Amino acid sequence: TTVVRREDYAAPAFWIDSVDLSFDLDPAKTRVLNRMRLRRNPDVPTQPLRLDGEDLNLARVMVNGGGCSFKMDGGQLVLENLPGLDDGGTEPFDLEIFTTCNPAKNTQLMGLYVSQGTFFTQCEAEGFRRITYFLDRPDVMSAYTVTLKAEKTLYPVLLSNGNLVDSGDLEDGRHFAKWVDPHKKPCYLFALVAGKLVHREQKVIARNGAEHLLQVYVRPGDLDKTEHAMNSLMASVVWDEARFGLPLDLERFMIVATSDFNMGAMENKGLNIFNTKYVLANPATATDTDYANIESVVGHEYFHNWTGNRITCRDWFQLSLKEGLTVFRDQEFSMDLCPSPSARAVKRIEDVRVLRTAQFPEDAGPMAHPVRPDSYAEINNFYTVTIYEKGAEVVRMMQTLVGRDGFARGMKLYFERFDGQAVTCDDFAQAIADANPGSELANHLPQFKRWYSQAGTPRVKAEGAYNAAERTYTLTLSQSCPTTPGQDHKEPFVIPVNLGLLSHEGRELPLQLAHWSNAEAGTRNFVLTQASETLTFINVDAEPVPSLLRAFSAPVVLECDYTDAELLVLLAHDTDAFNRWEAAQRLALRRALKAINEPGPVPTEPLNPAFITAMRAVLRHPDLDAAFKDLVLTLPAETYIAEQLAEVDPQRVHAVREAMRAQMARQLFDDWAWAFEAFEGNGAYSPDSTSAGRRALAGLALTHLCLAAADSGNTVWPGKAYQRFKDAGNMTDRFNALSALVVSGSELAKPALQRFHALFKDEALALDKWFALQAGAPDRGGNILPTVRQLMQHPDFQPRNPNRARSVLTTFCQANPAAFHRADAGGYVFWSERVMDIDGFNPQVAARLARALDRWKKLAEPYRSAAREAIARVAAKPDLSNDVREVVTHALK
Ligand code: B3K
Ligand code: ZN
Repeated sequence: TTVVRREDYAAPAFWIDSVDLSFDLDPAKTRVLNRMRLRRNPDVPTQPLRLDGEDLNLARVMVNGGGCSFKMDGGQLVLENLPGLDDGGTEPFDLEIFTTCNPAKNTQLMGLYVSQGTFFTQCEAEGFRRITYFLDRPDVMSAYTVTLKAEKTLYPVLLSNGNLVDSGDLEDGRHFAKWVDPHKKPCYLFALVAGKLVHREQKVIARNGAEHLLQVYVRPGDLDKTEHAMNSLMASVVWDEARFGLPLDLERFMIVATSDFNMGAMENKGLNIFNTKYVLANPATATDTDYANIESVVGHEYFHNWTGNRITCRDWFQLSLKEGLTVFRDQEFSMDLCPSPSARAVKRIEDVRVLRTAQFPEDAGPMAHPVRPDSYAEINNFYTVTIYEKGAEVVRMMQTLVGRDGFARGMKLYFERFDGQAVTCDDFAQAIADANPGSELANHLPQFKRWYSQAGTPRVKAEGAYNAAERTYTLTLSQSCPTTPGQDHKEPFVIPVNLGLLSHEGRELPLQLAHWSNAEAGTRNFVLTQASETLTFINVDAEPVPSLLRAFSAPVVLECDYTDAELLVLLAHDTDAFNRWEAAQRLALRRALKAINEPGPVPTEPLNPAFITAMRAVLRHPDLDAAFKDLVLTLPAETYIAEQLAEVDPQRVHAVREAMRAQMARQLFDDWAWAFEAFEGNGAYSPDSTSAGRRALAGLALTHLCLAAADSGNTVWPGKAYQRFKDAGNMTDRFNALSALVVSGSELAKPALQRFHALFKDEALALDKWFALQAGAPDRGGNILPTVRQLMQHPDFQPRNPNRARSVLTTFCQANPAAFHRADAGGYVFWSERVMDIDGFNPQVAARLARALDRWKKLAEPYRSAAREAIARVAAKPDLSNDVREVVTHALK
């Protein structure tokens, strides 16, 4: 395999100004006529034209209407004798290429493929080369004209990017549609769709009076599940114009849903293609989480229209330029739609939870890479939580350093400078800094950009000391960053630390540093730039409790030797909701680590009475939001706990967390019962965050009530859960009740699962939940692996459908550690079989599953040796894809 390096970037030798594509669509043999207008790039030395291609049958090549000589080199089509090559001229010339491909056989779902009889494309990152020979790189931007021809009864709807300029009937029952995209774009944003689809549409008028048509296309029968996606799209259009002054630049904006899709969705210009999971929802089939995900993914893809499409990436090393920024934008969008500051805080906590449970492990593992990587073997492996979620945190820190208005100014300058261009992460950071002279960002820009170049999660150690005689409080903040593959030494980062001080009674204290003229209560933003810095606060009357890194102002691990009593003060009184939640997490984590590390059997009561009392106070609190209570009362995930350990015994981690949960179930029994009654609600379904929070808390209560019942042999609560499962008016309540039965191991779980299957046998997304619930259930005596093998024999298990495969395999291998990490190595053997099998037809899905063993080096024996062996078995397979090979090679290093 060849490795691509960022430092080797060179501008293309040719530009492709325009492309005229004509498709004769046929599942087994699609004909593609590609007519391009090219011109030499005068800025680079004379070179032959090398066009990328993959799995294509080449029929004809013509230059300026005549024959020409060419050769094949690897997959590339090389043309040496082109006009202007000898004399250095830059006159444009025409190149015509005729190829065929086989969409029905395309199981990778990259390029042109067929899903349930409908044609779809996926071109990012390098799929366009599977459609025609091209300069398949994001810095080549062209004007597209696309003509689609197909049989009319099978493919009545023919879509591509831009505006429909012509359509009509052809001979033999065929018809055509011609689309012109008014915006130049890189080929990874090309898309076409052809099939039997129905749509919902909506006209919207922009601020300047321009009219736009919004459309959502789905398979016949799914139209009643498109309202929420359309509402989310309309809200996105309004938000981007209001918050950033970015209007919709197209007459028509389309979303199309497909059930066979490798990722979540794709931002093709004017023709977004979505996984059905992020489009289809009605109250009967989708949960609150689905509704929230649809809102953010629809927003995300729509916001790419400016951050990604109007300004794109120079090369794929700059991927976070569009992804980190667009995740930041979709996070802000969802926050701005929140009804209250506490709902915003809930959203922030949820985002941080993803970062810490998925990205921190990646940053500490064999695939750790900077937000702007230096090299890759397969770019598809770099659509990671680091590029996306850590990238979003880097953008968020910029906003923190220049302020919200300053950030909006920076975005404006970014578009003034680079609209219509393919640029770099440096260009973006420079624009934000230049729009904010004198800001902390501008003052430290080269150092700040280490967030782009250095991998690993920085650690910030905070040490406070109170001097009663002087009435001073000194706070020393020191930073360090662990080594990561290829990076042994790290330089200090620029770390914004939002902080406040509380009295032991929980009062927010005025903050005054020696050089400040006055004291101010509330959050102050301190920017840590040195390896270690000490702050001295004056006029402090009593020893304070520091509230640090408020709202999680930087993606770091904060180490602070809080006493339990101090954490209880923060949990009860901090004005920063994030840190209230964080205090509870720290308290729980502390007890978990103690129980895991002490010798002997797992204690039956790992939690202390003070913690239980504090949880009761939160649960019963009259003013806190239900959604916030749900987060506080949810224990840290097993994977998050595991990350804090030097050596991990997944069985012990699981047993301790289960013991903690059982203790909370028992000792808060009356409180859970109260909460369930108080929050269960029965009105008409609305997906708003307040109602969703109430349902989430009622669901959490029901799970604990069933767990406690299982412990004591009581059958009242499982009976109630079964009743609720049967009678629920929406999927969220129904699924939560089913989950409570499954998680608590109730005898009623089996009939409930059967009933659920009968109810939803024709609803693919609901069936995915059914599979995932069983693959993710608590392991009792090693029963889950056999269950998973059985699930794979189920007639509804479709191994080639990525959603279905993930619902069973990813859930088992990544979301059910105690079931997966078996002392008999059965989980690892199963993993290696699945990775190798899937790699044969879909390398992207296989490579994602391969990441399940990233952290094998942290495992205790016998897991560690068995995991290594399984990875080595995969690595030894001779015909692995680049995708999987890169993952297992790094893992074994
Ligand atoms: N940009 C696409 C991801 C494409 C992944 C290709 N392997 C989705 C998104 O981030 O919006
Ligand atoms: Zn994206």
